Amino acid sequence: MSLLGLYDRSLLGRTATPALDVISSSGESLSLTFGALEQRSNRMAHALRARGVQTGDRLGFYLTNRVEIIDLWLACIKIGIIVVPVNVLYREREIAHIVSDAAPIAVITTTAQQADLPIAVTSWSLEALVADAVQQSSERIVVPCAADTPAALVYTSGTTGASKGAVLTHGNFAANALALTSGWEFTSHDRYLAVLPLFHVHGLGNGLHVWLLSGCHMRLAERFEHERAADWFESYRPTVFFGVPTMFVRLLDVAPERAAAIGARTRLFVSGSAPLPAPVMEAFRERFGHVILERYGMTETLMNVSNPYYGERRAGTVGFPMPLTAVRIVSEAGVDVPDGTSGELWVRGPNVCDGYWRRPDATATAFADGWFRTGDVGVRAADGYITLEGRRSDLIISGGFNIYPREIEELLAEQDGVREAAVVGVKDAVRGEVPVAYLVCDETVDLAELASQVRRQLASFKVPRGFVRVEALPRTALGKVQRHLLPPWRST
Ligand code: MLC
Ligand code: AMP
Repeated sequence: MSLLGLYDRSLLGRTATPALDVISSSGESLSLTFGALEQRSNRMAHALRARGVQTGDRLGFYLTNRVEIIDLWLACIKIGIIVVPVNVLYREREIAHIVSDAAPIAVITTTAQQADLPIAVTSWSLEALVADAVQQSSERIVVPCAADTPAALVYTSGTTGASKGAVLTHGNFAANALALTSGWEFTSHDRYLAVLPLFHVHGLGNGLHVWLLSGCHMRLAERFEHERAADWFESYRPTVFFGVPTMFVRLLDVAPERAAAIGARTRLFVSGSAPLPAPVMEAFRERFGHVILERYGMTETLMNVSNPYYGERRAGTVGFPMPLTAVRIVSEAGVDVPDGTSGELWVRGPNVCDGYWRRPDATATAFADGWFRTGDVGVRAADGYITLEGRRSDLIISGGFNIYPREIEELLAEQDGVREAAVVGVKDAVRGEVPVAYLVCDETVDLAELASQVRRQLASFKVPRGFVRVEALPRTALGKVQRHLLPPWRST
């Protein structure tokens, strides 16, 4: 098994075919064929080798979407380097944890962003690396990789607050790519508008891979910009779009006539990474004439469950297990529950990661008899449709980005005058949920200053939208915070 073998259908098989347009936020654009991508990634692989990167080394990417991520990803797959994508919204504290855990040989970022990295991190300027690459040979170099060779460490938080690297192998990405390409009927005639960040598995594992496997055309945007999205749909005329629910909420602002015309040219809209509210799905159907296909995945497992391409896409559900994935719904005791009864979803299949990087303890806890315990709670209807009902952990998902309350609580508790902190997710019409902090603190604490302090140290989406003073945190007899008893918060 070789992931490159799947890509080669496009990279070597369709060299003259237009493959990719890239548009940056500043409006620059670039068009490339699959043959050009093959050559650019060969040059990049030689450039990485010349810098001493060896097969099995880790290499960090701290980059917004741009063509060089694709060159780098392909180069790493070709020579067996393990990619460590880092969310570009992360700040020093969050990056330092990932870097100390994954121990990458270097983190690649733009010259301008090098200052955002912790001083102790070895960073390589992307511009300098690209300048090296253009001097290199375009001849292919390949180190054979097996299905169990790690391709990427993608960091995702556990309930402990500290994020762990899910070891995703060549086989995991290949299985996911094959399941989605066939399940959602991707062909070389498709046009995929890519707006999801390539540092998370939704953009990386799904988008990039269905494109390379099907050999369709992709337009890569630096990021989703809701003011420009309708223009992109009109100028590019995609047949397929993948997004998080927040993007679909934003698209509801497109004027009805424009939306209907966009919908008429598109064959598939897929939503995932967070729950898609049924009213959003209905409003989208009215405006764009499409029933969004909702599916469910995780960093550790890539995609698990999907509504069908043909047949009913049922609002509020995530559909059926992907063809290569087995799903069990089990009780606290690990026993299968009958249809109609809630339980934790356990999954198994070639899409499921090998475990967490250098964390045998966390890996052992996450798996039971070969099944990955997702921590998501759901129920299966008699006709097989699975509905997710919640999570066993306190995870907050905002705009499709994950937030672990514990990480913010720990930072708040470190601040002068703060005695205790609890962070909860509050419903938000656009982002799904937003974090709000409850504090037991001295009167001298300036909440605005506290907010700026948090903003300097954590990714913007983790900064609580509200800071509420309370006398005490409601706790159980065992000392656990009873989040549901905290006073309601309303944005002003
Ligand atoms: C948002 N920002 C980004 C960004 N997304 N910056 C760089 N790259 C991105 N991709 C920043 C903005 O600069 C701004 O920062 C803030 O976030 C909010 O921006 P906005 O324009 O107001 O955004 P909004 O319209 O609310 O939309 C946000 C969003 C974003 C939907 C574009 O949340 C997003 O890209 N979400 C995707 C998350 C994702 O890919 N998740 C998949 C996880 S994998 P500031 O500083 O001004 O506040 C997974 C498994 C699975 O869960 O099942 O898929
Ligand atoms: P991540 O750790 O970023 O991979 O996030 C994975 C989590 O996102 C899952 O465990 C779910 O809780 C959530 N998730 C993904 N897709 C959906 C969906 N369609 N509906 C509800 N939750 C989802």
